[in-house]
Amino acid sequence: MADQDLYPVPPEWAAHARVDSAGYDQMYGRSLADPGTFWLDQAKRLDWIKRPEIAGDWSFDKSDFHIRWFADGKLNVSANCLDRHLAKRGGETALIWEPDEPSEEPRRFTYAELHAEVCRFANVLKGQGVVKGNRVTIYMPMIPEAAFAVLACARIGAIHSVVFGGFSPEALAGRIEDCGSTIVITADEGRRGGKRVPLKANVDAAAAHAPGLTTVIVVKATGGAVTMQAERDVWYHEAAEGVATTCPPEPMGAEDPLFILYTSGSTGQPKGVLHTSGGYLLWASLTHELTFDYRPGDVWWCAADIGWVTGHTYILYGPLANGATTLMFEGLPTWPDASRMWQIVDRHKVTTLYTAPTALRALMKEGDGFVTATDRSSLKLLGTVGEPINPEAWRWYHDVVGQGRCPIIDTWWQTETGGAMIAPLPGATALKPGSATMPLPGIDPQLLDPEGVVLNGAASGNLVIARSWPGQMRGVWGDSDRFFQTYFTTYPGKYTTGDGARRDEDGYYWITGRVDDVINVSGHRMGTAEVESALVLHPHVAEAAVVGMPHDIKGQGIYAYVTLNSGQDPSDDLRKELVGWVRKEIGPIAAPDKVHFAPGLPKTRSGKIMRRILRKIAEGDVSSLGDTSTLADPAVVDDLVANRVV
Ligand code: 6R9
Repeated sequence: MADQDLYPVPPEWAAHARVDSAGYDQMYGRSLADPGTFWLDQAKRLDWIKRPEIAGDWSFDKSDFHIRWFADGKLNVSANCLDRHLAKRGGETALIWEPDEPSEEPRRFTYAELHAEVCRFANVLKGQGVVKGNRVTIYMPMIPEAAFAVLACARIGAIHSVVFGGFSPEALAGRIEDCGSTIVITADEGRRGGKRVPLKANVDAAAAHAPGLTTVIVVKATGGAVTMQAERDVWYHEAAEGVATTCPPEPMGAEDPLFILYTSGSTGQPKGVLHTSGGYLLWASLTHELTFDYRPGDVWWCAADIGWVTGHTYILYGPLANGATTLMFEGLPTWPDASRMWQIVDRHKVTTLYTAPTALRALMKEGDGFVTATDRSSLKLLGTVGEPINPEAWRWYHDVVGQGRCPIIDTWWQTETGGAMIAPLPGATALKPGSATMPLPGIDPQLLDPEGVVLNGAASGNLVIARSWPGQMRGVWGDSDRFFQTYFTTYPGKYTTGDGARRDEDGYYWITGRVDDVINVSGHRMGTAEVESALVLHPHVAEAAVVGMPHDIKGQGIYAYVTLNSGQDPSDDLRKELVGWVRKEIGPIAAPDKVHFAPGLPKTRSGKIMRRILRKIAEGDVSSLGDTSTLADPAVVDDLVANRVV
């Protein structure tokens, strides 16, 4: 690694950060050498109703598979995020809400106010018959009520399942049905970039495929017209009228479920990733404090959507558990123009910004002027998440956005991991653009070759985690077997991440991307299987194969090979129709960028589609297609190459 690619820890960070280089070494060493003591000590950062005496209790082996953390402890997650701050900082700002429309006033909630709003929402849910263990689906825009709803569930022990507001009615219905929730919380409409999203109408459409749905709570956000169905639909503001603003937090076991979040895998439909209460909150809180060197007085902005795990952990649970001021933004980084994010930074004096490489690339493309026209002197730290960050975007973030002052914290993690896993600590870790750097305390990453042999020193391989950590997911909702099958069978005894990585001679990790059939579009996970299933639902489609392709802004785009039923002719209209079809079935993020009408797909003699070849063609890398002699019909490949969609 060339020297100019190393950004040493700035002296003021080394001197003043919570953890310096020696501190990291010591903490990391202790976490692996004596995990029991280390984690029980860390558990003190939470308020327990009953303090745990056991830390991790787990086995990744088939015969005795189980994962439990702090299992004898009792706590309430919302009380940790709200009540315990009241005495000390009840009057300080907990939540700042920045509206889509920049001319509108932001809304601010102190800890005392947020506590009251959450309690009120919790009482409304109780009034609708929601009790501990029930699943509540939340399909909301980025408005404060979304935060109230999430924390209200945590308060009464209901399990929330937040569904991204950009998902279609079909996708929403599948998620409602899968977790058996009878109640959906939504809003009349959402707003993003000046456009309206018909959330309530989408819930109405979803209800047709979700027979178990009996109650819809509707928050009035825009005042747009909606049809209310008398027996089923309830206006939140009506139900909340006169409702008490105190509500006792439900005592929860540390291993009681906190939430389900659906995410894409390499096979089948999205799976409901289950997180529990104690370990998850501990991990959210610890990683937020360590990786971003959180200090009282910071204004923290995680620019994710609460429909993704990043929004769960780093808009809500982590920062609120730490008593931080967290900013929630309703809109888009590029609207009304590409200076919006930096204007928000200035308006609220944001100290720490956490966003995704795809947003940075989109903004970088618009030129530096949108950035340099703003002040940004409040910023002290910048973070990124969601996909590998290309060094060019990293440097732009560092040099232009951060004026060379702010360390870049590239955090590698997954829905399944609950919080950041591999990331620099600003006072401890010299940075290399494009590397997520080093494992956080308690995290034991390994690189394996395809046979499962552990690779030492500088190497590239499959990234696995060799021991459990508190924030680890605990199961796939409704399918206990799928959890073990998906994550613990490829390399027995280890958690398989599905990512590939390289470790350099300094021990730095460089995530190279997914090694499975998951593609990462603008930091959002899409299973190729999901897009394929949506395509083949179309009456003219016989078969489909979907792969990722490089995309300047999105990181990866979606390239779909489609074989039509005989008698159907390819046309541009049909191509448009298929793209629209996938948007409708799953949502806009799943819309293919390219549709390649293919008379045949390359298959092995046993009928397996050779995705390796399809990937190469989509990437335009046709000179090295490898061995095609095992194909049932090698001529198919020539036809695909000749008709590649560019
Ligand atoms: C938090 C989140 C997880 C997948 C993960 C990996 C990719 C996330 C990354 C990164 C390189 C980073 N990923 N952060 N790759 N560097 N800093 O994104 O969760 O939506 O479940 O996606 O995203 O491929 O496996 P999730």
